[in-house]
Amino acid sequence: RAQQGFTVFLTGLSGSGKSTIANALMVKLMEMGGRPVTLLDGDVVRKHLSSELGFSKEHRDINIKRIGYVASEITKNGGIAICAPIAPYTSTRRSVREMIEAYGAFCEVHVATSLEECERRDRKGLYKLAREGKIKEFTGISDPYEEPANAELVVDTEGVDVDNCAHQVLLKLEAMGLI
Ligand code: GGZ
Repeated sequence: RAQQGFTVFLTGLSGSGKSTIANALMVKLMEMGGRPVTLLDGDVVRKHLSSELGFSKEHRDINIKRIGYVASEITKNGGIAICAPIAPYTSTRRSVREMIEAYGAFCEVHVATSLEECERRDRKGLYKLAREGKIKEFTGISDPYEEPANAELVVDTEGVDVDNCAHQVLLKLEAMGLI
């Protein structure tokens, strides 16, 4: 019997490490072979699917629902989708979960790097700009991030390397009977 499709949905603050973990996870899943793996990264999706959208609650919700729809199609066809948007709202994450669980499994991973740590790293200088008011509605600074309460997995990136985080996700997928 063909294995069921699934979606790994990484949520967390800007600079929390979602993209890096998503890429490492994609490599590991591809190495296992057999099944197509599609990465739907936040900034790539915004460039190709959501270029007209900003960061209001309404626009973020549209963005996340587009990602969810694409992931649900991949899941329906037995593939693996890895999504890595901020997805700050609980209700939107719940709709995506429902959309995907109609066709396969959903593994929500909270990349729980603290705001303090993300801001300390400030890899792209966005937190500084947000503090100066030069970026409005910035998640964690001037816009909300609702912490997930029912994620399948919580990973803390502080003092843990990317490969280890990706490995924790693999172990969870194994425990869920998905790989
Ligand atoms: C949050 C913003 C904002 C605001 C630009 N708030 O670290 P990055 O730069 O590369 O990733 C962030 C990305 C967030 O897009 P998402 O599609 O993941 O967000 S959501 O799920 O809420 O729709 C950040 C950059 O865009 N960025 N302005 N105001 N992040």
